[in-house]
Amino acid sequence: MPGMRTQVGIVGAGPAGLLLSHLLALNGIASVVLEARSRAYVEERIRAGVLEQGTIDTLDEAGVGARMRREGLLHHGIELCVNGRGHRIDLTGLTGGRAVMVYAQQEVVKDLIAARLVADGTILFEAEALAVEDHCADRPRIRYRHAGQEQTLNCDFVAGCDGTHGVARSAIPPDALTVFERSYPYAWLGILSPSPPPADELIYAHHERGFALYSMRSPSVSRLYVQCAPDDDLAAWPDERIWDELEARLGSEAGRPLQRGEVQQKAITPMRSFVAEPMQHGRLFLAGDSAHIVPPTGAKGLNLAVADVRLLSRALEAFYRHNDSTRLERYSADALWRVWRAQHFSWWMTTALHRSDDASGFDRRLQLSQLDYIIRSSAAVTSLAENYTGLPFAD
Ligand code: RFL
Ligand code: PHB
Repeated sequence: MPGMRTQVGIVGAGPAGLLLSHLLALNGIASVVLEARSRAYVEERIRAGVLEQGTIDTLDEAGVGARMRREGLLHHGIELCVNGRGHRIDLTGLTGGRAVMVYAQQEVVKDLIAARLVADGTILFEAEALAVEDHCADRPRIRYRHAGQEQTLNCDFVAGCDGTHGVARSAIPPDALTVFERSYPYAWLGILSPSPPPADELIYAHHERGFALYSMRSPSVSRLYVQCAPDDDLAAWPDERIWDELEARLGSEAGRPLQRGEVQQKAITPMRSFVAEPMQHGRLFLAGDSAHIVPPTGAKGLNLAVADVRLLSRALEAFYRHNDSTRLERYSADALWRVWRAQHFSWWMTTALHRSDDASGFDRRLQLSQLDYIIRSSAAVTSLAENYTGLPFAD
């Protein structure tokens, strides 16, 4: 089967695959993106909402930040609310000027798709990759199904940007891959509501009844999450119960009325920590959720995907421009220190803020002591702010 040919074959049109394709194009490197779903599906998929400073800078530098700058909400702080007592964390003041942008992941995806299509880039939607083959030889290929037919994409390199359930990772022999993982005894029930925000900044709440998070998508659309059990049924969460729990957990001593609005997009998200090492094998490179998953409490998943492809695009640029493969060889090691920093931070935020039924009285006291330390210590709160806004890139 002759098939199509390109320099970098990219599996997945999530933030990782699309940004990689865009960054490569800026350096004159050709790629084809294969995406199993339709364009409408990936543009409407509700996920992350917080971009850290390095992600904002990367999108700006790549020329795809204009709408984010117009429509996104730049935040300089977050609130930590412990059993009704709120404490503002001055992210910008504590990090020498860093901030985060509240801008929905699907808007980033729309902006990247638009940029690729304007530049005549190739994204094949409804093209499901079936297998990555021969990536240990010089000429890897991706077998995929498009318009009812099996086809082949021949390339120099394959980027597996196909998320946690993709096929790319499974092309790596199990004895060449080490998997580290952990599950959590809780999940998030998330809703979107066209109701006015109770505050201008995000509120992360630890409460005896469980965790809750107030976030937003715009000044008139709230994104709210409450901790629930991983096996909870949505039927057990009528809208009134969600609002009651949000009010109880997010309410402050000073009083913080929540305006109840229509409940949209009700969904339960399980939580998991997962890393597959190394993130490369032969000419196959994994980036984003295909290599690692973090629980959402630290808001790191999308940001790690961006950091990975930033490294990978620079490594591919060094290869094509200077015939230098040292950065490609180092890709996994270069990516993993940030991955593990984000893993630790996400695990820490998750365990510090959620309620666990298994916790002993001693565990509960330790948990409250950690939160108290954040509130009382400038060293502790500075560390939180540094991790939340994201450590600067080394390049
Ligand atoms: P994606 O976005 O999952 O994209 C992978 C793409 O690959 C496609 N695909 C295939 N295509 C072709 N052939 C195959 N065989 C394929 N198999 C899969 C899929 O259809 C999909 O389009 O992975 P990527 O690009 O690595 O991006 C990762 C992020 O999506 C993810 O980490 C974040 O959404 C996580 N996350 C958050 N991250 C943050 O940085 N900040 C946040 O505030 C934040 N909040 C969240 C989150 C994730 C959440 N959920 C629903 C898991 C909040 C939630 C509720
Ligand atoms: C979101 O707005 O969806 C969001 C914000 C912060 C998080 C996770 C998700 O930690």
